Amino acid sequence: MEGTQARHEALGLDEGDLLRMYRLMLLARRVDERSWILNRQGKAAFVISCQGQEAAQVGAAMHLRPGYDYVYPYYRDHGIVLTLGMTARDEMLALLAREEDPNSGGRQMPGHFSSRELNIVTASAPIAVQFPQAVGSALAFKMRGEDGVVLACGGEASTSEGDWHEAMNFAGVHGLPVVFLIQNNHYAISVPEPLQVAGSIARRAEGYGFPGVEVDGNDVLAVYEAAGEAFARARKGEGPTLIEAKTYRLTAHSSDDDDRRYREREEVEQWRLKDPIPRFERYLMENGVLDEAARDRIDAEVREEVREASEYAENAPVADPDSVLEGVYAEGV
Ligand SMILES: Cc1ncc(C[n+]2csc(CCOP(=O)(O)OP(=O)(O)O)c2C)c(N)n1
Ligand SMILES: [Mg+2]
Repeated sequence: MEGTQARHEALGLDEGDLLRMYRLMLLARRVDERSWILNRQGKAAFVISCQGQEAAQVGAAMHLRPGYDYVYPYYRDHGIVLTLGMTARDEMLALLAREEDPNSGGRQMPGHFSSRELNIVTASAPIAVQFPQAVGSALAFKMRGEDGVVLACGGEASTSEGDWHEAMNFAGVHGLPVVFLIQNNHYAISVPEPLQVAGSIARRAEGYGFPGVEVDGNDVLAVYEAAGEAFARARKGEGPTLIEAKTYRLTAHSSDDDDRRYREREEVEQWRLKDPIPRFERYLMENGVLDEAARDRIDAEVREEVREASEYAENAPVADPDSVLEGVYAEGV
């Protein structure tokens, strides 16, 4: 234990909260691992991973009120949508493009999350287009006098796009209840951060008139703390915050990428030592929240949940080809 009060106690988190966070991070990881296996078996066409970024995602999403706040995730945000209430089964149905996929009925690529119920706004494939939309939702909350907040996510390379700067400026001008969570994993596919990002991302917020903070994105409690302050500010009408969570992508960019061509294995191994899941596990053990038996039980439960989900999705029907144009254009208007 560090000091007299453990870090989580100072943040108002009890053991139940901590175990929920741990379980969600583990669930995101196991769903992801299973997805790669299904891809290598030729069953899943495409995988885009969250591995390494689970702390940044779960730590931030713990503050959201599902179905009230609005969320504009990016394609790696499995940890965010699972925290909001999507299930391993939903993830697997989307991965295998089944009719029952709640995101899009199998029409979108995996990682293009969407849920009316959970206020997860459907994503388009071009990088950063979610940001101007996100500030629009934040403006709606403000105009209605509601205390909803919007979470808008992206990778570090998304901050090179005009859309991001326009959204940041608009959020600053109107003092909107939006939190920009940039997950800086140091690569944009094969392009390393020094060739993509000039200066500091977090400090760019100053130019738009609101706070920007840099946080260790592999430390779930640090992200929880930073996001808690950001969401509290937004709810009180004090405007936007930018959070730059420094993290690392442990897998290749996607199942169509071979990262051995542009980064050294030693670098990946160094970051594996900072893997957010074992790191949080160590914290929980040191603080008497988790022991080996509990860890093994949670892991077994999560593995079973993922196994059941993937079996269910494999056996679920694909969409009827005749329905391919449904949901593309508005009907009956
Ligand atoms: C406007 C646009 N340009 C390029 C792409 C191709 N693309 C898809 S993901 C990606 C990398 C984005 O990197 P980053 O924002 O750092 O997120 P990460 O994948 O590292 O999490 C690129 C270039 C795209 N989808 N849209
Ligand atoms: Mg990146």
